[in-house]
Amino acid sequence: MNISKSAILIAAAMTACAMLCSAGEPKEQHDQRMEWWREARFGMFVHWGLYSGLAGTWNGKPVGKSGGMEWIQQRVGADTETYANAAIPLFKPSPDFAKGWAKLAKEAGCRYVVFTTKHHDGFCLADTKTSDYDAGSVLHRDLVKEIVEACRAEGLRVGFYHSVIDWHHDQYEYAKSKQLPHPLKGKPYPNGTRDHSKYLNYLFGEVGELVSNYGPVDVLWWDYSAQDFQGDEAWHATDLMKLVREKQPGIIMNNRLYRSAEAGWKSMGTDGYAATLDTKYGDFVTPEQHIPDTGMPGVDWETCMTLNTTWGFSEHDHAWKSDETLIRNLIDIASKGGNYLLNIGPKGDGSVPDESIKSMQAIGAWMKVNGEAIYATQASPIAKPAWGRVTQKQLAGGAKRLYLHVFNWPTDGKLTVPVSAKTAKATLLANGKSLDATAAENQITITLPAESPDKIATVIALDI
Ligand code: JFZ
Repeated sequence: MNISKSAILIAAAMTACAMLCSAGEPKEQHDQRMEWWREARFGMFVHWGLYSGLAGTWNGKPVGKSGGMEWIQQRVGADTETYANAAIPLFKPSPDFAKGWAKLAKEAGCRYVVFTTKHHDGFCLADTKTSDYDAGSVLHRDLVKEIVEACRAEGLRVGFYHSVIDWHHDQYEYAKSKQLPHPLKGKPYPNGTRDHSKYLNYLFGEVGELVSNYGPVDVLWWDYSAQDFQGDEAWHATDLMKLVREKQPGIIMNNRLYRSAEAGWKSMGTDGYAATLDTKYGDFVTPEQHIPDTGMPGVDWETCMTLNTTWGFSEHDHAWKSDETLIRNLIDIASKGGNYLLNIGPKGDGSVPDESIKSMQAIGAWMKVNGEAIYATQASPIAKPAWGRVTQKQLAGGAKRLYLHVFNWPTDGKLTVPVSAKTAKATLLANGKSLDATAAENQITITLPAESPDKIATVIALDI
């Protein structure tokens, strides 16, 4: 065979590979998969497991007043037996706890719920054949099933948080990472040697059940990797994601099976930086406890955040965010094109702390009036104005609707919007009352009522 002919054959083989065996997915297919998620804008995160009953207390003493109490086993350095003996008697889910969560999410205006099927402590909320450290063995219940059914009944999308870090499994080789947490870190393996591939068999088995036994799963929210232990080495990530995708072709996954520059990570911090994200690493990035300063055009992102400072329930954490902060965060995130995944940490019986119920309901009340300015909107076309934030929607016929979320009501009654348009029609979203709007060069001026109707955020719809 001459050289040019073999070159053509290689090129043809490469093209075939690009179509058949590359992880690269056609853009239209990806967009279609992401559509509901991009429109949803607001989800409820739930951290709940054995740690919830301990409530941040160990041997009668508070472990801390702030920070993640779902890490309590690691914080006190307990092995699984000691931890489980203390925690299991305090983990007593009421019969209808899941219905309460789903109703709350719905009332808050959330479109999806992501909950911990297994956190770092390794306790599975499912009734799984792969482990005895699960709700099936301990409570004779399948809590994953109960939660999925309750969410579906409220018309909510459902996502599984799943920790690949596992403090319980006796083959999990925690010495392979200096950066990932483990209660026994620095100590020798209690069982002598470990074989990480046996842990991976378990992980694949458990995840395989999760994506097979509960009908459609909308999100898989992996957690998490370190620069020194990640991806294929740590979790056989390519194969793990493939297993999930085979069973759930429409599922959306985050990029936390990786912690590398190619996968969109800058450091051990949680701020993504990539201009684009290859879907083989995941579909979205997960800024944690912070909102990116500007959006991330070209990358789907979701800020996850606590209502106080812990993910798992703590009776010692009273640093609750105000309704104003929460509602403005949701608006700020939508104005930058992201999603807000806001966490509740139910107690050991599955009940939600009163403060969290009140916060979620306050967001819901605002969303009931102003949801149109959040759901299915796009990032603001203009930089953050001093008076608040902007979201936008494309209307039929080429018109555009801007939603002006006013945080700081102008004292002179004039709101200026730095956009140029030939015509401008302004209304108060809450009651449809029209406001006087004058379009000048590069600027629209809207005359406002003297008092702001909503001190947290009043929305004005501006059609241009
Ligand atoms: C992780 C968990 O450890 C935590 O308990 C909670 O579930 C949260 C949503 O996710 O938290 C992390 C993960 C990674 C980093 C920081 C917190 N990190 O690498 O900076």
